[in-house]
Amino acid sequence: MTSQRTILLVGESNAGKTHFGAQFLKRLMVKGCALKMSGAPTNLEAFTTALSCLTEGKSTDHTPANVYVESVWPITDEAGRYAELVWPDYGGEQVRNLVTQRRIPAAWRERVLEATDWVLLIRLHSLRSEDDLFSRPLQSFAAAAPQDEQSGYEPSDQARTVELLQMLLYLAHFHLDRPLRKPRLTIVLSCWDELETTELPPDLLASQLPMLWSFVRSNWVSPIVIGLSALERALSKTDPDLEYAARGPEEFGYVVLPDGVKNTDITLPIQRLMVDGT
Ligand SMILES: Nc1nc2c(ncn2[C@@H]2O[C@H](COP(=O)(O)OP(=O)(O)O)[C@@H](O)[C@H]2O)c(=O)[nH]1
Ligand SMILES: [Mg+2]
Repeated sequence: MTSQRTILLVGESNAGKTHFGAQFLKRLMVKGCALKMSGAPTNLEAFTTALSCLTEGKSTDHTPANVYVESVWPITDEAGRYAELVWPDYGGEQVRNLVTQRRIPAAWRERVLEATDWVLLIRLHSLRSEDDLFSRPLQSFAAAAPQDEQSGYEPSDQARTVELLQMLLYLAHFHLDRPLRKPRLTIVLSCWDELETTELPPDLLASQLPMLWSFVRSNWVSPIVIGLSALERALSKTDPDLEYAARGPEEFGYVVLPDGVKNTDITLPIQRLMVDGT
């Protein structure tokens, strides 16, 4: 059975998209996971560059802002289900611009319409958790807000993420009169190792970004929240991590499933999408 599962992988700059792709690809190559590559992938440059850095125990450079490439990976799972993963790599600034400029480039419009699954990468550690209405009582704003704050107003990172989802939903013409089954939404909390937490991924999202979580839960039937540490630890761009280089990048990285179970197979968030996909 062939199904084309086109994944819309959304994440702002520095969320970990490129390193996740590189580690994912490495897992497919060494066959240490639930998925197998079953044909010739295209457009691998961005990921192979990242992979050669990882092989030396280093992290790779930032993806330039204007880059957008789609890499297509034909894969099968253990039950023989076939899918084509369309794994995009792009400068995450494009995502931020969608929201701040309120304009959707044509190329993004197509991607949104074609996607069967949305995977949203959020790096909690780098989000500003500054106060907003959802963490402070309203009076404290009335008292504190200086007159000239209007012009410099910028939505919180949380509000911007909600706005992004709203824009994507609008663009794809989804009606929100009842919770969505498709496109399915997976929220991946990236760089999980930085968080040093023992909370379950959905609980952590609920406590750190309550407005986003409430938006997601009221608009999707069963959103999934998974923790991901694609690298397992921080790597420098210049000083190689010798253990990494010696053991190989495929020995590092893990996911934390919604029930808290840790698994070294970082392809699981994607593999889950194939199981009941249509
Ligand atoms: N600690 C830690 N750092 C990570 C992880 N994944 C990526 N990073 C770092 O986060 C930064 C951004 O990653 P990158 O994949 O380039 O993000 P992108 O802009 O979304 O493509 C890089 O400096 C990576 O080394 C991880 O799992 N753990
Ligand atoms: Mg990148």
